[in-house]
Amino acid sequence: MTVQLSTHEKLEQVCKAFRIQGSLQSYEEIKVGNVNKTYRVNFLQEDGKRKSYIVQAVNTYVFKNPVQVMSNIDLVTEHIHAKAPKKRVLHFHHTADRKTYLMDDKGFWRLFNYIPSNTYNTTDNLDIIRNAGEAFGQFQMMLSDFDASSLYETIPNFHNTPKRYEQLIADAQADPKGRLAEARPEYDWLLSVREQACRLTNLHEQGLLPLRVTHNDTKLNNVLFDKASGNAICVIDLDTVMPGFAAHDFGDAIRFGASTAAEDEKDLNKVSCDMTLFEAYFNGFMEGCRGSLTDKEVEALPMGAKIMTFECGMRFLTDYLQGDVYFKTHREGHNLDRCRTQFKLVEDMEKKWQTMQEIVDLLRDEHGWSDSVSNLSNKLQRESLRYVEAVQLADALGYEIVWQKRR
Ligand code: GN1
Ligand code: MG
Repeated sequence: MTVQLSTHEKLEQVCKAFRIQGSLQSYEEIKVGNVNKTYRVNFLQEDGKRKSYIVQAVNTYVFKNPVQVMSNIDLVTEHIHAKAPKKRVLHFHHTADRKTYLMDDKGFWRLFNYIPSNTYNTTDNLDIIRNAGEAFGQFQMMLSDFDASSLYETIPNFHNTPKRYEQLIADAQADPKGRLAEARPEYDWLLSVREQACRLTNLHEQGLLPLRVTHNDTKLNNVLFDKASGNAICVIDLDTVMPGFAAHDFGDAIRFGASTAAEDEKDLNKVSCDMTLFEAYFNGFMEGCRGSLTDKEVEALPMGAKIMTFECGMRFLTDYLQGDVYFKTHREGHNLDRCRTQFKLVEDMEKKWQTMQEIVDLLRDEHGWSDSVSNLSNKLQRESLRYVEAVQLADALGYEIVWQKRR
């Protein structure tokens, strides 16, 4: 006979396996993510002090091989720690047999330190958005010398837009829940923009966009902020760290953070892409990347915003047609609402397309230069080398520029 444990008892059992000292006083579910289940557990230690931890039940429908997810997280965290020992990272606790997870018949569990901080779902605070951009830019920059082949592809074809189209079409044809009729306008529209939605994948196939190690879930609520200063402490949720494009990480952050409404807002009149937030995030991201992006990558950033919004909408639509098996839903038609919000956002981005590009064009040169050969040769070709860059270039070659009066 199996005994049905209450959530409190289950959490107690998990914490014990991770050798947490003291007694579990209370817990609360943190209802932020769309896939994993997250709890904050509050302990009273024997010395009378209180200490909190985060316990997560990883969604094994989404992450078919969660052990590989943990392996990726360990490698990436170690790499960042070796480069920047002072940078705070999530610290995963170990079980008695030195594993960072516990696998049992109830699922796949992990436990990490709780960092007192602020998180945001939406904000109009430009500093917060800028700091989020810097944190994700820095994350990518720190992984620019990371050996991507050591990472598992935890969700195959995660950003493979053409493959996602194939899946959507197959689901629409099967229509297992009889929901296509209701989602017909969204489905038809998505088919009509197929070429555009696959553009980043195509640029990569033509050799124009490099693969990097990217975070792949750069929502604003995946950054912890210091309560006093508003500076980013660290980025969290490394479950989907995998090879990807810089534009994916930039784009997903804009989709979520520069939107004036929540991801599942039903009132579409509230949904738009705020250009001031876009600019603030762009500045932070470029600062964090420290010139590590090629010209082509920078140019593709606005495209990333649009494509990630298409893609996310398509994923919500696919899940709606499949019967809400992937994303957590909290109401009838939740996934369809989310899909509509994304498509409204794309529509608004289209209206502001020129502004988005102008922001990138006007501000890109303010973010230093990259000494990468391709970037430099691009600049020489465009005849857009700035004086300060010429001085730096001369210096790197062992020369100095001397101003001498013409005789
Ligand atoms: C999921 O669960 P959460 O919020 O970390 C999803 C992301 C989506 C996001 C949309 C593994 O992220 O890819 O962009 O929802 N994560 C996975 O809110 O699919
Ligand atoms: Mg996530």
